[in-house]
Amino acid sequence: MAVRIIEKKIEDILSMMRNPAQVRNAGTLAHVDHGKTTTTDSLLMGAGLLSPKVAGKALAMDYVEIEQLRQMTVKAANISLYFEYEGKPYIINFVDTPGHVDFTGHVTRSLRVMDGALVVVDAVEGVMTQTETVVRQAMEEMVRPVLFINKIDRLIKELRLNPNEIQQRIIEIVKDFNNLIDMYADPAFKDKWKVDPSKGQVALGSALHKWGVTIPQAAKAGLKFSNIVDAYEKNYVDELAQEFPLYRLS
Ligand SMILES: Nc1nc2c(ncn2[C@@H]2O[C@H](COP(=O)(O)OP(=O)(O)OP(=O)(O)O)[C@@H](O)[C@H]2O)c(=O)[nH]1
Ligand SMILES: [Mg+2]
Repeated sequence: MAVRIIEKKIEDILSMMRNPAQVRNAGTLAHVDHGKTTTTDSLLMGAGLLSPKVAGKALAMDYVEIEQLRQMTVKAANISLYFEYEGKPYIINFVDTPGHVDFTGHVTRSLRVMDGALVVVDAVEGVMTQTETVVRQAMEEMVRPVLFINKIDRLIKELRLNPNEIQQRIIEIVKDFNNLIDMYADPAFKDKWKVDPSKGQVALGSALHKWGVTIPQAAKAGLKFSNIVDAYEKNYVDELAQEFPLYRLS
């Protein structure tokens, strides 16, 4: 999704909000702690609402005191963001949902208004029980998901995987995710809704370090897994975040 940010007058935004053709509702879904709120920080930064200095750590959508204290989302929070896509302006009403199993009611209610969902999966933990639950809920509410494989930095810094192993890990997660679609999607949508990395329906990155790419985007820019490993080993992750900001996937 290519996006460009422009400052807009409040009147323009309000008039767009009244035109359903210019409004989309979307949100995050994931197992607890896989990085939904951290990812949302990047979107807020992209929309000019959060400073790059604090994005990734502010967890701005966790605005209730208990959420900041516990470092956990307990209620779904919404924000309206202005984005341009293929030259057309849109308002995206974005919901950051909680991942903890105690709060699945919030997820169901949020899904009822979503046109599409961003499922976040921790690259180390992979597809977990709540990932399965949220994908099942999304399928029940007929919400089409795309996949963001987050915390790639952990594969490099904690698991010390080499570029080949990173690629294998990503293939495995995509396969597990598509198995869920296979299991829970309406038969009419099964094949259409499975994510295909070569079509830009899977992104990978690190919300904490504010970078993300899709496979076509990486191929176009000549970015390889070995470059990503290098960025961490040789300490130029900030450059990765500048060149491939998480809010500008394409
Ligand atoms: N290493 C690493 N840590 C990350 C990344 N993204 C998020 N985290 C950390 O993971 C923890 C959980 O992040 P959150 O964004 O609060 O996760 P969440 O999915 O919103 O959690 P809940 O809403 O409680 O389900 C925090 O400590 C983040 O700093 C990442 O890309 N890399
Ligand atoms: Mg959260």
